[in-house]
Amino acid sequence: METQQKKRILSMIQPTGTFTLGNYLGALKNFVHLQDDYDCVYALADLHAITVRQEPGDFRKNTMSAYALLLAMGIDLEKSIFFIQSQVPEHAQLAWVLNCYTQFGELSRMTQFKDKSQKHADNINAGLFTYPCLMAADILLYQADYVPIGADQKQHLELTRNIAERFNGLYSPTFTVPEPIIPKHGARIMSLQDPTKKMSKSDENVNGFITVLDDPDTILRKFKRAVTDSDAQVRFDPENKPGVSNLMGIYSCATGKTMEEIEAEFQGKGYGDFKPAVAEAVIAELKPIQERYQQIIGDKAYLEQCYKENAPKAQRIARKTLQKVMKKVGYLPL
Ligand code: ATP
Ligand code: LTN
Repeated sequence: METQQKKRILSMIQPTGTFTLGNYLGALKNFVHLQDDYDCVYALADLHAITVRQEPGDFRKNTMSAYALLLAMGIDLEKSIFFIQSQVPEHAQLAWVLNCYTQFGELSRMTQFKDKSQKHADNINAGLFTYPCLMAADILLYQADYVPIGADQKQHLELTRNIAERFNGLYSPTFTVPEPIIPKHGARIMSLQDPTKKMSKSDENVNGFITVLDDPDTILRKFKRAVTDSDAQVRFDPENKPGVSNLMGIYSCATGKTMEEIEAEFQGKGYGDFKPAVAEAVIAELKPIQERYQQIIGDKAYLEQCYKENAPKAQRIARKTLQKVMKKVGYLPL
């Protein structure tokens, strides 16, 4: 039988602290599902992480822990490549080139830059500003067809597409122009304390977010305290009932049920039944991940072996693209 080449997926996540339920439902859960049908390349975006100051000891620990956590979630090294960005220097090299094909005005429109410069007003560094060029390099190096991301990254992906098309137009077809994969529910999980803000691990109010390593009691407590409204009806209406709709989105992701099925299930029941049900569904979903994580995180030698083996696999693909780019731009070959 003729084998058709699988389409390529690329995605990354910053190893800054423990991942939230938002990261998991918006992006990471998809990483795992896509492995059967696509040629997947995943990485920890540790070069991106220093756009915000990191304490070296914590940073090292968080990177190791994030690597273990993604394996625990089901990234399978028999099927996919999973590496650490700083261990493949081509990312920084292509990012420099792409910096010179991206306009100041384009970067100025990025809402993540505006948000993060407000949040970290004492450290609005150049890296934070040019970060989307590094993200474009991450994607374009691997000639990715699709990029699974949460809704907040859509603007960066559009910029990546523009950069790719511009470069292809100036020279000749060099980069695959990628498309996003954004889940229907889960693309934008909101804070449990303020459903108008996205759930974020850097929220000062720890009740606003669930981390994938939270224990069952903590998860139950946080859901019970989640902000809802006073009409006590489980009905999907993001505009008028943002808190309940957010919880319904989470419940739908964890159980696979549709909004109609959820409304029917809780018809005539109040939030007193609904909130613990959401918590239980999340606890059940996270339990096997937490158990596997505890097994893997203790085995540093195994983790080290995994990332050391995966960096050269990624580099082989990245190098090819970078060499093409250098040649087209007019650099003399070594
Ligand atoms: P921070 O909140 O500290 O800025 P982050 O949680 O957004 O960081 P990232 O590494 O920037 O972490 O995001 C990793 C992936 O998770 C991205 O694909 C992003 O779109 C997705 N994601 C982040 N937060 C959410 C959320 N609340 N809902 C859905 N997806 C999310
Ligand atoms: N910018 C993303 C993380 C990220 C990424 C990527 C996602 C870095 N490089 C490449 C997809 C593809 C973030 O902050 N969420």
